[in-house]
Amino acid sequence: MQVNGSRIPACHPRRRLLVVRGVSHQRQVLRLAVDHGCRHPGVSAVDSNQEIRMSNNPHTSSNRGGPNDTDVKTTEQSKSENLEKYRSDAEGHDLRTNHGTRIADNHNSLKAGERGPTLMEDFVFREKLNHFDNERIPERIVHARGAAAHGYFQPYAEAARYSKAGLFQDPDKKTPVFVRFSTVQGARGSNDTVRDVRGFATKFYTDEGNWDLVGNDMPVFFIQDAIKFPDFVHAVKPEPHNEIPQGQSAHDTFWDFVSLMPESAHMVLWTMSDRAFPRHYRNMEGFGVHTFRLVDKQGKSRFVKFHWKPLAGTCSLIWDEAQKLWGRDPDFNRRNMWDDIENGDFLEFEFGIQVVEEEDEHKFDFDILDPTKLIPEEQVPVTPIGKMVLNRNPDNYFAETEQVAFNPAHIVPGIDFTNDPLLQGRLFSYLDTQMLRLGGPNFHEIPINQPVCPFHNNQRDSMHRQTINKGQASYEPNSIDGGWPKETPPAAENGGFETVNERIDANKIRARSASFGDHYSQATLFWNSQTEVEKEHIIAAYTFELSKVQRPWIRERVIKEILPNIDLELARRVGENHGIEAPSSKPAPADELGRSSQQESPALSLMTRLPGNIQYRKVAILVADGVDSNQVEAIKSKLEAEGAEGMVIAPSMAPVKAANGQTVTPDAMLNGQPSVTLDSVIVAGGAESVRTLSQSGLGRYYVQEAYKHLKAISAIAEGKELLAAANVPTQEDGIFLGASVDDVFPPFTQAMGQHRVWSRDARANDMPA
Ligand code: HDE
Repeated sequence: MQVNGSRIPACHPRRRLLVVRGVSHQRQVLRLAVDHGCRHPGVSAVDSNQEIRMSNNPHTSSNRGGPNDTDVKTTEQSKSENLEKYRSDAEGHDLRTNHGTRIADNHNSLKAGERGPTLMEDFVFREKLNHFDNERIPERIVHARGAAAHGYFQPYAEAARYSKAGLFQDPDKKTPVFVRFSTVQGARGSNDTVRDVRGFATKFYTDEGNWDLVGNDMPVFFIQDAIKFPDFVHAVKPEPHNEIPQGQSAHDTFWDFVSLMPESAHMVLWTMSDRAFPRHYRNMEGFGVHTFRLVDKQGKSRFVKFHWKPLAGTCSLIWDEAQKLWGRDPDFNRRNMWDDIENGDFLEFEFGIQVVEEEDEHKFDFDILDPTKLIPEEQVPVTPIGKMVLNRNPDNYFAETEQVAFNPAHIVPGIDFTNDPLLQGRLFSYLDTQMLRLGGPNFHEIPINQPVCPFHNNQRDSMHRQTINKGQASYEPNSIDGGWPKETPPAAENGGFETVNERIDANKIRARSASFGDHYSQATLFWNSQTEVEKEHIIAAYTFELSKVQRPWIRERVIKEILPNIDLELARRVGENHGIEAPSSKPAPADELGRSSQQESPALSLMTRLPGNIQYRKVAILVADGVDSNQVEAIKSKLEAEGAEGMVIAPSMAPVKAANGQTVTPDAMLNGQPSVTLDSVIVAGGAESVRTLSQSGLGRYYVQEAYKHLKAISAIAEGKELLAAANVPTQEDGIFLGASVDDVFPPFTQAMGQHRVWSRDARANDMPA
């Protein structure tokens, strides 16, 4: 045995220490692992002779402070424990340079005289500025703006039937996860509530390595082949000559591209729906988009689509509200998630799969490998196989949320890819992008990216390498370092990753399968499945977006060539709003598959999954001096009893003097927490209070805007005078007046459970707010 180049005699104390360490890991099974913890085919137990060799193994977990391979038992806390050794708390520490020297003066640079030039010698100043100057890394080319949370995944008993993956086997086992939600188009500093797709990327830190499910909140995508991704992203991003607009698709290049690429029609329709600005990340569905495979213990593979179903129901903002939030609270989604987690109101999603047996692959009137198609839930129901809870905020945005590196290629045994050409391209792209973004191939050593199981392989060196690999052999097979880490069959039985043995016998060809040819049937299916209100919002969205397109021929192409293929009424209405006549009959289908047999899919409407209750809803309680504080207390406690939160909103942050002499402490003020940031409004009684609010432009605007955004509004006792002063029609649906809190509460909460007062939609724009 050699350590640092010198041969150590068997009796040497250092050697004994190494042997003892080896014995303590007696039954340890070392496996050759790829960076993200999946094992290569082949694993075997260590024979007794190997204990000594193992003790000298440079890659054992004892060197890394992590668990060894046989001890791997992920718990909910595993990732947090793994991160603990990297956490740093300033408390109790002197200010020092990065190299440990104590700093005596952090206010003045070293100068030649009090009024003289700064000296080159000032290493404290230079180090501080130098580090600061290099603080930024390239932001993600897409999905730059994001927010993330830690949590856990717990499978239901059913899960193990479909996949041998460790995280699905034991219903009592909690696998840690880190989930990053994002917008796609905007820069890292853009707005949360823009019209866009939301990324829904989950890193499962399993015993067998990291599995990244890098999905979106919409089940289909704009393009079918990854080779079109740079074109699509260039078209949707801010335009290259002036970098305008930020966070929006309402511009020429986007509509030029999508109107020339009919395969995008289905996904564009989704982005024109209210799904494009979720109320809260907890109210968003998530989708793996591509068809994947799950492989069971017998090695049987099945096709699956992955789904996240929010347990709090689905609901979205509406466009006017979303736009106003850009200015009022650009961090709306991330703030709500952060605050809720801090308050113990965790985000919960059920994990589900749609399963298609291999022999049924061709039984659909679309190709399940085509990522512009979904499998209607009415044809293949979603089977729930687990639940995810997001319950902990990151400690540091940059270290965790910014540096996390997702990659659809990170999978574990029991999960596999399909030949979806978009997925295949992604398997290349994500690793490639991390090289630039995170500065080289060692990004897997960044704490948030490390698997919780040990990983050993012969990859070496490069930028910022953290691991101190011991030993001489960085190759396999070797006979120098005991042959470790090594590959030993049989693979699958011992947790090695094996690709599904799919037979491929084909010509090399650059072509699109004819089975991908129908670009409109599912767009029509989506359109048909929307309620009237949802359809109106989609018409308004196309109208708005195209109004921002400068070139008339692009608008015409959308209205005359794309929309009629989806629905004639949609084309007619959008055309009317642009003074463009849409065709009166549908162009003949250009596809080979013909039209879909299914005409409607209720699961595609947001309305079928409304929350139904008021849990997590935030309600403004409008007050001013002279308010009836008993009402305020009663409202708050009633809301709390149903899991909602009442926020006292006053003209200023000064304590409010109630009519009975008590003091009411405001949570926020009228222009600090405008109605767009909350779900509904209650005007508390008290003559003087209501008079003050009625005389205030902000007070009147508050209820007008809530009315316009279809929110339930209650006014107690004199409260109704504010509605009258603001010209809010009190006979309308969803406006509840009463003498007491008890009078208004039952209908008010029922209306809130429907998220909005939908019947008011047609008249909402009468309100000038
Ligand atoms: Fe991505 N995508 N993508 N994407 N994607 C990235 O990877 C890419 C696609 C998705 O929170 C990038 O690390 C290609 C579909 C999410 O960090 C990049 C193609 C879906 C995130 C990339 C797609 C996604 C990304 C940019 C077409 C839904 C954010 C930074 C073949 C299933 C993950 C990065 C996070 C991020 C490439 C299409 C989801 C450039 C080439 C389809 C949620 O590598």
